[in-house]
Amino acid sequence: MNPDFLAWSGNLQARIETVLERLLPDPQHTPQTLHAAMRYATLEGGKRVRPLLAFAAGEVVGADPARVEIAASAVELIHAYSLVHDDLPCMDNDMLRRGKPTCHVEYGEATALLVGDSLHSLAFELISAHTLSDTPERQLEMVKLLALAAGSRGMAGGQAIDLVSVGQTLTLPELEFMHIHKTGALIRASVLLGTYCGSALDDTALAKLDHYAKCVGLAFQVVDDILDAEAPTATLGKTAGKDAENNKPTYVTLMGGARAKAFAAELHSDALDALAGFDSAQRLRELADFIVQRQF
Ligand code: GRG
Repeated sequence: MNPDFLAWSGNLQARIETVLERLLPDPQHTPQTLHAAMRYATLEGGKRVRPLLAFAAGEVVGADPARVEIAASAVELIHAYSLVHDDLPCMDNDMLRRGKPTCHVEYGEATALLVGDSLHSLAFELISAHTLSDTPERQLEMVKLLALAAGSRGMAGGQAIDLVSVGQTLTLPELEFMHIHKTGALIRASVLLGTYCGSALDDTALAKLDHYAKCVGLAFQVVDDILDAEAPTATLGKTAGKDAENNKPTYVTLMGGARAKAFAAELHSDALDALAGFDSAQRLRELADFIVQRQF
């Protein structure tokens, strides 16, 4: 990756860490264990891809970064909640996340369940309690967007399909439907929320950014399937080979590794095409590159 992008993303990762640190409840406050566990699940970990997408989309519309950092934090909290719940024994039953023991291993299942619930609520508190857009109507759109992306017609719905797909052979359209919801919905929301923090785009421009977001959201998952099959646990910071172990349909099982890589490249190219004509979309372009080239 180019050094300028690495500096930009490094600065924003540090900024998001500081903001989350400030916004998460103080672990000295009752209930201390729950607050400590919320911080454990959210801080010091992860690539922060969703916040970076929100900042990059914000740059396209000249958004105030002080607004974007709140929207970006809300998305990251939803993401952190989903990882905590996904790792529970009733779902993926995983022991390692972001290079450390999963939340339920460290704090117990009941606390991990409440961590997810509380991170979810905190996300909606943030996105409704701070002024993030130019009009209350646009801000209400943001709340609705995040709710749809997280719920049964978005991420949670995709997860439900994922759970019943274990041991099944899915068609490619069925696999795509699952992933567009499970992973893609929140990635799409990250981009759109970033744009809502700035000046309003016309429908055509918004549709182009939406298309970019859909392409990188699906590409992210295709690459995730490839990494799960090919990368070692130490690099991933989570248990590698879980998809095969759990008998889950993936792009690699359906297409084979080589075709899955070609599909990721195709989505990458579509994402870049969608940005043609945007002057300030360099960071979105670089993030598309990062999403398909990442090794973890
Ligand atoms: C429990 C409602 C509910 C949803 C869970 C996101 C998810 C749905 C499950 C996570 C399982 C998984 C491996 C999904 C594939 C893609 C994905 C979201 C990977 C993790 O995201 P990264 O790579 O993680 O952005 P970091 O740790 O970098 O933030």
